[in-house]
Amino acid sequence: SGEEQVNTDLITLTRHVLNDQFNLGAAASGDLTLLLTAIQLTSKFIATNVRKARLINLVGLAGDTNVQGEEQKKLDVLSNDIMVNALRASGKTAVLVSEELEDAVIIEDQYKGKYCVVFDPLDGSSNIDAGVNIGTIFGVYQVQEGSKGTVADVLRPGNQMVAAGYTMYGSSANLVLSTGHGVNGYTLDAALGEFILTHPNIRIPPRGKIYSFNEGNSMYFNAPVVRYLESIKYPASGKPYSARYIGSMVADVHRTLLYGGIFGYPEDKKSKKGKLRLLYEAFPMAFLTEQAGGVATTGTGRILDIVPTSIHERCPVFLGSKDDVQDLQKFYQEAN
Ligand code: AHM
Ligand code: MG
Repeated sequence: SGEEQVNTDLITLTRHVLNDQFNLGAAASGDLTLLLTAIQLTSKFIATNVRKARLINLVGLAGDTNVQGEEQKKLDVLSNDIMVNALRASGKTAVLVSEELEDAVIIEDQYKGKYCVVFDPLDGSSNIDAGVNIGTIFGVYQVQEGSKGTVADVLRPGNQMVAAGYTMYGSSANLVLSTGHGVNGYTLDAALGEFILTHPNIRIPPRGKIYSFNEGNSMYFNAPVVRYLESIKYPASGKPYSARYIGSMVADVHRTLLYGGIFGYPEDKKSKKGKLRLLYEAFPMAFLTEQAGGVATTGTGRILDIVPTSIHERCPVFLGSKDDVQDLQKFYQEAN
């Protein structure tokens, strides 16, 4: 009829999460919803700053001055401050771990809540100046019974997380979230300032056609990875896989969740534990991958079962379609 169809019954992230808790009969205090509201706010705020940076070229080194001669913060430092401030103010957190901060933040008693949030406020920073997609990654634990909130509450395997997700800042802001009952994707409606459910129940295809590795590191790769990559580039039958590598974990994992295939950042001869951080990169992405029906491994073991010993430790990561990741695991089994 030429008239614009208006959806008058939008499902916002908050509505969706509340509804989930209701349907699951969860002992819903609503606390997790409030925490997620704070996280949504930080994503909107960071998205705005990323956009601004792209527009007026705010981008620069920390301590640089902008055209007005004002001191400006690098986007990742700014994003960190946004998250720490909002999460503290939410009153729902006890411990925060950020890639940007050497030590864990223990929240003061007056603001203390029962959740611990581990996060990389702005991942993929090498991509910022080129306008390529970047993102925020986060994972949520509940403080352990009887604990007042210490580092011990986050030095726990990823399988104990109660929620995990990321927000990707691209042509739109996409927040992908799991509270342990599948994975859902929400897109920021800039006019409403709300994340709207646009990708309900994301499931990774059991097999994909894409591999996503930094093959520039090939000369350092170990035999299982070299042999696996050979096998998909020179298959005995069928077509070889396509290569896609953005170098922003959030963007590479986002594509993997939607299209399938395998994303990998292996350990190698130079970096014995790989590059990616266990707590706030590997765990949340492994959590989402498994919740979407995929597999996430170090090559030799389930990522979510690793017990962290320090907050910034690294771990090898392979994740994606079940069949693809299992193929890779076979090369590790043969090597042992
Ligand atoms: P960062 O936390 O310094 O931004 O590094 C993490 C990023 C990930 O987003 C990405 O998967 C990886 O580093 C890319 O590394 P490389 O440039 O070595 O391929
Ligand atoms: Mg990072």
